Amino acid sequence: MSASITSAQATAHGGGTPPSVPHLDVDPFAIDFFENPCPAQEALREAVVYLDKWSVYGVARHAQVHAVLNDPLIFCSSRGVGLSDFRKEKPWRPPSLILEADPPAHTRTRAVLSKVLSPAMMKQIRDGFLAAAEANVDELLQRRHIDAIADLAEAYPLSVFPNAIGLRQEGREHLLAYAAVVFSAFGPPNELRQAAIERSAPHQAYVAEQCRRTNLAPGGFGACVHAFSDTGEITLKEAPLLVRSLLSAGLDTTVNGLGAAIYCLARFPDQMAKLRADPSLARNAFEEAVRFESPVQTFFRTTTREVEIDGHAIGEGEKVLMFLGAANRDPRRWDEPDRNDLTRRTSGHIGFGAGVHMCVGQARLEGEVVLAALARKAASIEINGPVKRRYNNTLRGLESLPVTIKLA
Ligand code: 4IA
Repeated sequence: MSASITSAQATAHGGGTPPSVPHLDVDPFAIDFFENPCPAQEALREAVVYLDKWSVYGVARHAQVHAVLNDPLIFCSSRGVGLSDFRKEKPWRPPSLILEADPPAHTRTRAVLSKVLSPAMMKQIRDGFLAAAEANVDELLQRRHIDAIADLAEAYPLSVFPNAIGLRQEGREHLLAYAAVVFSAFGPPNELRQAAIERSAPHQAYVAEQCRRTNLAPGGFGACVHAFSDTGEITLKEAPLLVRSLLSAGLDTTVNGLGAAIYCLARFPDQMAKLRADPSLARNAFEEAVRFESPVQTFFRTTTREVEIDGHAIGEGEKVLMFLGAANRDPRRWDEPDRNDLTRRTSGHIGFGAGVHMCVGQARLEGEVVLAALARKAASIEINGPVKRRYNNTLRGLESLPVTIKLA
């Protein structure tokens, strides 16, 4: 352990190894950061930093974030992927069996969810998802003046995802409210997190109840998870918690991914023109929107031992904040990173994470079918009113995006 440190620094982060890195006075969970993250993200990419406000390390270059994500035993998830260290604080809800687990425990639950969301399952639901996207877009083209968030980015996933899980109709309004709590709860104990958790009881009760086998329609993803408890791959107790992962991670992410994609098309008419000229770009347009906006902005890991990142020593038990959004715009990795270009090679973006925890669902089906429907049916999408941002400690997206959408 290095000794060249002031005692003030030693207490600030719990008395472990002193931060040998620059200290940065930035709060990535503050409203002004959410409003305009790019300048602060540029500063964050200059070096591995220590953020005094929350006593955490920050990594923001693509290569660094990628390295942390690919070393899951040293940068672990089982102590929580939010600021809270599960070894020191009681988690606000029982830990996720997949997100908040490390290999080898993670390997088993991950294998089950991969099978539940396999390409074969996706193929089965594809036609229904496609038809629903076309119907949603057709209806919006009739109305012309719409809110692209409520009427498309939210309405479309809500029209297909809960059915695909096998949820009953009643109570679905809890789903987005629950997810908003989950994603703000990864953040520090600021007003956003505390308020979200304070109001979470009814949403948690709804989710817990719907995760039970008897409440999930046969043939859906939920029932499919439970079926793996019959094979012995998971226990009876684990099955509902794995269904909870689908409900936590599967809706608000696609809402914000779609919101990002539509916001890009509305701001960059040249990209909308390219998409219309070649609707087969729909899938890459969605990927580029996920890179460009990074709906999931940040995640933490916890160090399980002393480790170096880029020559900087980090002690055991430290929280490391990964800036996925900053990495996805790192000029060391991307040409013209601040340009939305739906023909660029998007592979290697880490908007879905990387390594063993990389997103198992990926929203690509929902993203692709909505963008393909817009490509074929819409002539233009124009912003016609005030754009309002939605604030969440982890999710980046809009509250409202009023647009005029014209028929091709
Ligand atoms: C879970 C990272 C995000 C998409 C996510 C959120 C919750 C869970 C998994 C992933 O509850 O397992």
